[in-house]
Amino acid sequence: MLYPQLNEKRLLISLDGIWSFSLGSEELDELRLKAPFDSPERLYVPASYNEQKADKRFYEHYGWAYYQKNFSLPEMQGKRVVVRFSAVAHSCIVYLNKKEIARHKGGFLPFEIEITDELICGENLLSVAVDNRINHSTLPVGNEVERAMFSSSLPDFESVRRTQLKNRNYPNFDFFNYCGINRSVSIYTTEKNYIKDITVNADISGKVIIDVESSCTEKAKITVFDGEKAVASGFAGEEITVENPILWEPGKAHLYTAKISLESDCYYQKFAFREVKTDGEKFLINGKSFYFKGFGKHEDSAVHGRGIDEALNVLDISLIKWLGANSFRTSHYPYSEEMLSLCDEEGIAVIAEAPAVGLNDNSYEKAFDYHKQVLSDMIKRDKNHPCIVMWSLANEPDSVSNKAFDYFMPLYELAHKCDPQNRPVTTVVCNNDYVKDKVAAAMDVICINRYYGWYIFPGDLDAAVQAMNEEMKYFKGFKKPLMISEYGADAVSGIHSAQSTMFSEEFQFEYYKAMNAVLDKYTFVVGEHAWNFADFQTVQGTMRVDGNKKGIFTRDRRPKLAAHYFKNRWESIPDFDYKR
Ligand code: BDP
Repeated sequence: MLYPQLNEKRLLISLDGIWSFSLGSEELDELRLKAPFDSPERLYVPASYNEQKADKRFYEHYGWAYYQKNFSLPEMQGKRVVVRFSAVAHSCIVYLNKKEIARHKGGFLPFEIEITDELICGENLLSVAVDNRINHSTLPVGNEVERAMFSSSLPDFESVRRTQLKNRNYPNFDFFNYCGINRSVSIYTTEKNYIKDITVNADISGKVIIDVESSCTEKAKITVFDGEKAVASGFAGEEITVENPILWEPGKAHLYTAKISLESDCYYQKFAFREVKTDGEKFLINGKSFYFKGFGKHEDSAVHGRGIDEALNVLDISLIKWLGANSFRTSHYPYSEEMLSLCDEEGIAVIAEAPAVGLNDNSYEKAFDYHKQVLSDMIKRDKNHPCIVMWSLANEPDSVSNKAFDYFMPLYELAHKCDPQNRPVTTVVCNNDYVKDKVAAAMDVICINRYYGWYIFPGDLDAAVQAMNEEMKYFKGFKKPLMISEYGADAVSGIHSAQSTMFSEEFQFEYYKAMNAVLDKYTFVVGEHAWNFADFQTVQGTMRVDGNKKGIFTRDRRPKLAAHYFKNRWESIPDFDYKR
């Protein structure tokens, strides 16, 4: 799906701003989609609704919530008008002028609806009902059985027995279930004949084929620009050659723009010449052996929750560069299109992850069809981004059971089939009994999350080093590239310890130093992604002190001791040929 664009043929109108809002219950109230709210709250879109009010009901909400926006448009004279939602978490129903126009499942990908025939002259009422409930069939996965277990594992006291528990979400994942209209809402226009989709396939010799899907039979004309200079031209579906192309690579971004024109439409599509593949134990970008230095991240910040914050994205990329890092994973869901475009421009390599976190035997059957859909939708949305160098099918599924292999292999094949650039595909796993894992080594790159010294052998770095060594010796046998996609320790900013005890900044620093010494010994280890870039919010519980504190930065992006350690380390590790 194309990102909305303002250009000489297309008009783009933002509906971002203050919307009317109303919290609902577990029952859908259609009336609130059909008539203006009696006494609306006012909330900002795009942003999660949870932290915009000093009111616990918003923070802890379970079930439906309703949004409304009034808008009028100028005379559109025969134009096609489309409303586009960049992300609404987790599922929603959209009404326009009291009539249902769409239903959408999934909180991290865009959807759009043509509304040409639904518009009225004067004020239009756009209403959205959003459901934040998660279960075995949603991605990310919410607990169901475990919820009953949660109640039954409570101590059998009279007071406990008499307590009525409210219904609430039980996420099977470690990040706060921020919901609402998390990304922008816009209206755009096209003529009746318009470009529907664009697929760019460019190789490093300078050859590019741009396929264009449109609503008409006219062949789209293509002009390729390098900055302002036209460097090649041709037609959709035909090979076009750019002489002596400047390649895109991490740290050295170079983008070209293809202007795609129909008589009645045009679209400016950025793309790059670069190649990604694996070869034996190597991960190659443009034929050179790449080493991933970076993080697992989250879209998470105060007030906005999981809502898009482009200023924060700019700062995060700047901090990534300050550290000498070159990459991150969009753990644990597809990030905003704006962030990916920024990474294209800034030369940051991205591992793009489907929103499949928390999968286990209970969810395998129920989530499979939706997982297929969301994976192909993600690749469809993001296929042209040069920054994406690998797809991740899921984070930490239960990958020991026999079901897991049968579940993931079709998804692995689907990802390859959907991707015109055929990038490597991985599934990020974390199995304590790693020899029983059925999925990791079946992927193009083995990605493992490991917490020796934290969850296993807490505080004992000598034991952690031995265990990590053992595991690396085992995975070396597969003769494939492996990266540590997560490793880390909580450090509460400002807690210091001369003995480097757990939760101190010193422990986090010592932990990484010890783990990296192990990783450095193995040439098949092609990268290290620390968990996490910054502290982030999670569900409340005895394991978390105002969220997860494994950040190298605090939630407001202040560096901890480990940030200085990584800066020193990563500035001396080249992006290419580190372990030649
Ligand atoms: C890993 C998960 C990640 C968690 C992390 C942790 O992939 O989402 O936040 O553990 O516990 O297993 O910090």
